[in-house]
Amino acid sequence: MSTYVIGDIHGEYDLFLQLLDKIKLRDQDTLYVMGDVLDRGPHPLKALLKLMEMPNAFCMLGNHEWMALECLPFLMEEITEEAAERLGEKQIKALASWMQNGCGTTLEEFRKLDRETQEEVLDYLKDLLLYAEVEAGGKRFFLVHAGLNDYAPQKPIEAYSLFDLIWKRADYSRRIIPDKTLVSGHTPTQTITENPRPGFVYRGNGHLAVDCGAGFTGGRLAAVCLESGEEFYAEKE
Ligand SMILES: [Mn+2]
Repeated sequence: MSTYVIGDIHGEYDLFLQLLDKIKLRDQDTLYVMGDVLDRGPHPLKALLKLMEMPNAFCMLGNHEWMALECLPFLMEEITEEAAERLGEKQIKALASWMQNGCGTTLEEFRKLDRETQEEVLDYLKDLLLYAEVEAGGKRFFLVHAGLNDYAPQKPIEAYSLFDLIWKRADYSRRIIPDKTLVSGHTPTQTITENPRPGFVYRGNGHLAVDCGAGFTGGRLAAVCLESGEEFYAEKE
């Protein structure tokens, strides 16, 4: 029984399949996806639909899924006169922000789905995990898309803001949780100054950062086995 974490897929469906092939995921294994399955790369919905049919895969909420959840419901409405009037400033801002963050491929694939599948996708997105606490190989891990910089031992998880959990970059220069490794995506390891191996998994100061920039030029998709620490990579040829 093994536990794997996998970094931000960002529409790179082919890399995702390649990586699944490499880790040889078995039914009794568990896979945690660190969020940001959507946007940027060519096939975000294909990747999401694949995850939806994997009973042993659990996905964190990333800021890109959050943006999709803010926009898809009103984009699905028929543009009647009333709907257009209801399209308020808040929604226009949300859409502008999502567009800046590469929603094009997500929208393109989403609108080709039948209504029932669209609803299933929305339900799945609404149920994504904000965080996960995992024990593997005698070690304890806390998984969250972005970070938990304001961690305090007595603070209940509900007291952290959504911004903290899915937007604010983790502080990789220090240990955040004394007795757990903080597993994060969101910040490409190419940009972590402490990382001696930019573009590969970063471990240090109690962190395990697994977003290796799939969807960006020169990036790759990474997975780590939490029990053994073994790293797996998929990249474009
Ligand atoms: Mn992110």
